[in-house]
Amino acid sequence: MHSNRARFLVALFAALCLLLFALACSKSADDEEDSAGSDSDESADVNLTPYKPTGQEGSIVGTISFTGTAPAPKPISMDADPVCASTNPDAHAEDIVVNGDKLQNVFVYIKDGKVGDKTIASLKFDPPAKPAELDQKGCHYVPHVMGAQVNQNFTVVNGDQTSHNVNVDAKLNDKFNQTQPPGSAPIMKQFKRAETVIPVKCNQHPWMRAYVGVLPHPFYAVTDKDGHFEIKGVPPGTYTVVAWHEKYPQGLTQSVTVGPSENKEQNFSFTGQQLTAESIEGGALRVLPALEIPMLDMEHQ
Ligand SMILES: [Cu+2]
Repeated sequence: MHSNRARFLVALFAALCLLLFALACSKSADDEEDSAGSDSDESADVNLTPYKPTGQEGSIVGTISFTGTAPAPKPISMDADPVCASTNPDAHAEDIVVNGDKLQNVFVYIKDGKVGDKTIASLKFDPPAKPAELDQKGCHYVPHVMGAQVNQNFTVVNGDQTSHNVNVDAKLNDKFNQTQPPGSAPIMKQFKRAETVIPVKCNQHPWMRAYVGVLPHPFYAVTDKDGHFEIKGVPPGTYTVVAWHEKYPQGLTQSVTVGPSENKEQNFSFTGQQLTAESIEGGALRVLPALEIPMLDMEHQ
């Protein structure tokens, strides 16, 4: 009986190992596919068709609501840096900012789609001449969430009388990690690849967080304090639109069709449950605890 059980557990363990191995293989194959896709996108850049506005562009507008009980904003103590504490004595975390039932700091963007017979990925949109600017004021980032276009200048400004350390933790773009003393020139960079969404940290002040969504086109917006967003200049077409929030990085997805000169309304709703879930890093993490059970049993045989 005992050895039968042991044999069963060995077989179960072997089967689970195979499953884990297969999952790992499929994951790395996905990764390779993704990076190969990005490489070919980059090398094919010259083959993109420049988009010429037709005068019939529309917009995607909407409001993002939050259903459920919003957590109270967490106070931040900046006592570790007296300059921060004196300039921002009533600081609060911005990880979930709800006003009424409207959610601020949601990054809404066109992920993919078609404009006539072309995919939006096959069209080229020149980056704006104006830089996308991230400021540091009162030892927090302003704005907390922002967008930038591929190859647009991205500047980081220090408006504080203390040193910050700008740590841009990109995965597909070059990372950078740079000290910025008070009064120093803005840091100026460009992101060469689309990447949603890049976290920004400050090594001096661990409470500081910002997020930058980088896209190959200008069709993105961030919700304001009323949960409102507006994506302008959208070519008529059918798109996958994603609403990303830092507490729910999978995002909410909707298909949206914009007709000629149409201002299309598309609303989203996050639930309190989604935004306050602890483990949100992806499905693989949820599989692992189940795999550990037979392994522990094996040790007890
Ligand atoms: Cu800082």
